[in-house]
Amino acid sequence: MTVQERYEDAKARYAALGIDTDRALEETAKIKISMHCWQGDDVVGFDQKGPLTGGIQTTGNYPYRATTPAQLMQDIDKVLTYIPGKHKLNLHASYAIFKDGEWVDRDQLKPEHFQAWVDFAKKRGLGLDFNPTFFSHPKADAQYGTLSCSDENIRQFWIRHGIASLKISEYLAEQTGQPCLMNIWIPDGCKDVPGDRTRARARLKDSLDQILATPYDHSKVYVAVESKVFGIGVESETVGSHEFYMNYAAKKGILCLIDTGHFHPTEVVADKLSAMLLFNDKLALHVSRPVRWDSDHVTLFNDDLRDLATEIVRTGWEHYFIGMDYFDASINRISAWTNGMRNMEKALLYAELLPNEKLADLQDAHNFTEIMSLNEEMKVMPFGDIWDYYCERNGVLKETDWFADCMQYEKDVLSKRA
Ligand code: RNT
Ligand code: ZN
Repeated sequence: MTVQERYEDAKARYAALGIDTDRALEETAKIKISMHCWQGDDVVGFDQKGPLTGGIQTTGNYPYRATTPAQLMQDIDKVLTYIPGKHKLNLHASYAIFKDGEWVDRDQLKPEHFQAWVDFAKKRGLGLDFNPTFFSHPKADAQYGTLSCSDENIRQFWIRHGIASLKISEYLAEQTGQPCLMNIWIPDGCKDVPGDRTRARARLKDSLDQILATPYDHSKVYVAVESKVFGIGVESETVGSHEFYMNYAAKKGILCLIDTGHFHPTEVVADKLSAMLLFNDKLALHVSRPVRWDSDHVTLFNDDLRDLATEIVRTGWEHYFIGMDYFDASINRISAWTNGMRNMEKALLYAELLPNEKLADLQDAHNFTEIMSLNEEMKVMPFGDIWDYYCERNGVLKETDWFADCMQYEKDVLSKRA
């Protein structure tokens, strides 16, 4: 059977349940996912020589990490050949590309330092998102603090970095013709019981106020703040906690960013979306896969991801900035990147293929019996046939084919890198 024949067969089976598969394919294709640039080089970046800091960690020693802008771009291009649909690329300030001999510190970064990325994105029709980088820098120490630091020189340095990042984000939006999400995440926290929790939070609030006092085009740049439970070495308190940022964002009219790895392991992140959206028009996401902690494993096509995608689709995907945030250094990075991205896309398509209206009506009718059975029935529908067809019609390799091609790339390109 050809992929097309398998699709026609599956389409009839979904149609019998009142589900229009053609519509699902079209809807899914409209949703943009922001692919993080940092899976390709273990979050190292190009502007500093030091290690990854900030209480986050990549683990593993798989060879062939991209070490230059050219290699990273080459790898991104390879990954994009496996991802159906048109998406965005998510950059960190630490991925600035300097011309020969030039270097500026983070507080002096300018749009021109991202020109190579702009050219890259424009050529491929990609949107761009941006993140100021408040870690992996001599002035960034999680316990000492960045935007919440009591040392005014350090704090002002990072405020200038935030302002510089706003201008860069605006440039990225102008150049690509697509809105840019600028997400602020800082590592600030305490390893042990702090002597005080209030002052650092008050300083963080003031720092954000100073950054946001810079005029920027609100129709082009959406600013988000990302909360967290804890980081490595700062286990006892996180200055930018969920309560801090949820209130801050509400007050200032900016976005909350929910990272699926930044809550207690038994918290159901998917459940948060419908609540948040009743009070916000837009919400940003970092999709990761925490294993016991914020471990940033590659996202899999599992219940958590399907539940998240289902809530995105049911509440209206146009309200979301969906970004990926995982970094595994123990496996081939092209395959890590690809699996995570494809799984997000898969989960969105899966959610579009659910009888969402019917399930909502059953909920209102208190028919919990049928909800359970219908949910279980959906799990054995021929979803794989629809997914393969979706890949084929978007010109990317289907599920059984991309991995061999990826291994060929390792042999032909990655393994030849010095
Ligand atoms: C860290 C946050 C943050 C980073 C990236 C690299 O816990 O999730 O989003 O992972 O900015
Ligand atoms: Zn994140």
